[in-house]
Amino acid sequence: MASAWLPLLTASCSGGAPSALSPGGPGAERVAGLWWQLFTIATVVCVVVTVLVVWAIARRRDATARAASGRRFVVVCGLLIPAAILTFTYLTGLDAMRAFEDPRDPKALTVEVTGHQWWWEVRYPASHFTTANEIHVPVGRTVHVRLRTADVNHSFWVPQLTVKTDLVAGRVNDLWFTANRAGLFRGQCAEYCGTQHGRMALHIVAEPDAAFRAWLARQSRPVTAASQGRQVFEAASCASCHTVAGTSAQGQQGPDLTHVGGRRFLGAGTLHNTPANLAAWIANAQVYKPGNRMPPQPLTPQQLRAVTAYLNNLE
Ligand code: HEC
Ligand SMILES: [Cu+2]
Repeated sequence: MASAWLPLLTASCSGGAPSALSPGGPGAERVAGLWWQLFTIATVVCVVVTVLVVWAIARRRDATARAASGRRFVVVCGLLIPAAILTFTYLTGLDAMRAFEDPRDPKALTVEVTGHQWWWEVRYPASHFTTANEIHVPVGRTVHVRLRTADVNHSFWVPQLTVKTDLVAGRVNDLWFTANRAGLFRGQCAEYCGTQHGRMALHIVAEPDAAFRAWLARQSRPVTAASQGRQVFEAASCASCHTVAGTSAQGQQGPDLTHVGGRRFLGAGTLHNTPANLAAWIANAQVYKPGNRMPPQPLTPQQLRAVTAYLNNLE
């Protein structure tokens, strides 16, 4: 029995998992600390209660004989001690929330995230470009995320960096975090939002400042080169749903594809972004993410090859 559980336990604790217990920044460190504190208290309480129960069973006696001291025991151990423990955990929980308040950092990087069924639109307002599902941030700098939704409610959750924050229809919610080490941090929509809620992942790429600046510069560049694939993209239905900056494709229903070739995943974490997966996704995304808002595309094999090569090169 124990041996069957062990791989499960160790798998969820390994470094690769997006666990709140392997934090990538000061806010998440505070949450991890709170988790361990609550875990320790709960363990101690559980052990003490178990010992008392076993002890009571072992030396059962006449109930009326010790009624007076029994009452004091109930007041102290059943009321006062639990009240003290609950008050203490409540106050430390409130204190942990302060780690996510507005740090009023004038150098904060602002990123606007809009939830869609079932992907994340990501805008860098200061650099005037839009991308999707992958948010690059510089290590050590405050990131201010402004959260909106284009349709139903979603929730933004990157366990190693942030607490859950909802994207609520008709309002903007704000969230601040800092990554204190480079890495790829997986996030997930944490509010049920329809059939493909489970495949609404995102990734935060925390990188050193120089690498981040290079990425910003690349993303801000529009697409200029002409190619056969570009012609297919602009002439086929793609352009009615997708934008590629610098071309006539200015659709708003799907993710911005200006630099899709440089992203790690397709379909909000559904597939690794390889040329084969890209072609398969374009031909029929419904196979990989049933019910998503991109219909199967009736392209000839040549058109599919051309448009795949085109998008793959948009890095
Ligand atoms: C009716 C609108 C629509 C049309 C037409 C359409 N797409 Fe999409 N596309 C979407 C939506 C919506 C998504 C996001 C799906 C998701 O992840 O849930 C998407 C996702 C994608 C992605 C993955 C992007 C990413 O970063 O995850 C690629 C690549 C793509 N489309 C390429 C194409 C190409 C090429 C065409 C034309 C042959 C096309 N699309 C036609 C709506 C459309
Ligand atoms: Cu969602």
